[in-house]
Amino acid sequence: MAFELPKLDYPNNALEPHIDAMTMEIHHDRHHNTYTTNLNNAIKDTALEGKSIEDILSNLSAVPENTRGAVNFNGGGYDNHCIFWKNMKPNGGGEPTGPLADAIRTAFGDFAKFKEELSKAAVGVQGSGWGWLVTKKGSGAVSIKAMPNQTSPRTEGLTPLLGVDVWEHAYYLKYQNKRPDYVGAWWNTINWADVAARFAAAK
Ligand code: MN3
Repeated sequence: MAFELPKLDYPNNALEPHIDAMTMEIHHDRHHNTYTTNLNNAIKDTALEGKSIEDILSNLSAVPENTRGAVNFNGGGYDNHCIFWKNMKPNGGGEPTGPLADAIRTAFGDFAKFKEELSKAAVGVQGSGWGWLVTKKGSGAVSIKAMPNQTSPRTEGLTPLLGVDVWEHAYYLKYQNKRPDYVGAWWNTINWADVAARFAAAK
């Protein structure tokens, strides 16, 4: 069973004014679709076919060398964007509650400090990449991780909880070179229930 481009849970314009409809359309229908197609092409007729994306990315060293680069890039691109769309919702934002909020307080002191640190990590990515809130399975602890290009935190044994895509395709139509403005606006889209569910599942 090949990987499929997931449908968005909301219309393309649902995250406006923070993320514009045209950016969502191009980002989901073209960019995410291309990662999906290229991932399927890379694993076709190999032992990876039929495995979960978590399994593939968590065991990247087991992927044959001739396809490892393509699987890292397109598999990460497929998985990262699946998480990214779910991490957002219309009228999102605010702050988390419950065990996730507690873990954030333990790691960063308070929510404002966490927001500052994740924003700094994301804005500071050189070229293309992602800023992530991650956990190590079973630890109950969270931390921040910046990753280059489409490389998944899973390749380092970490579980991605909340990600912000800082590739230019994620923001350039509306924000041009102003990545900090895009990251600032992205906070207003976060679906904390989704992030908390990922954290609970990894505990
Ligand atoms: Mn992207």
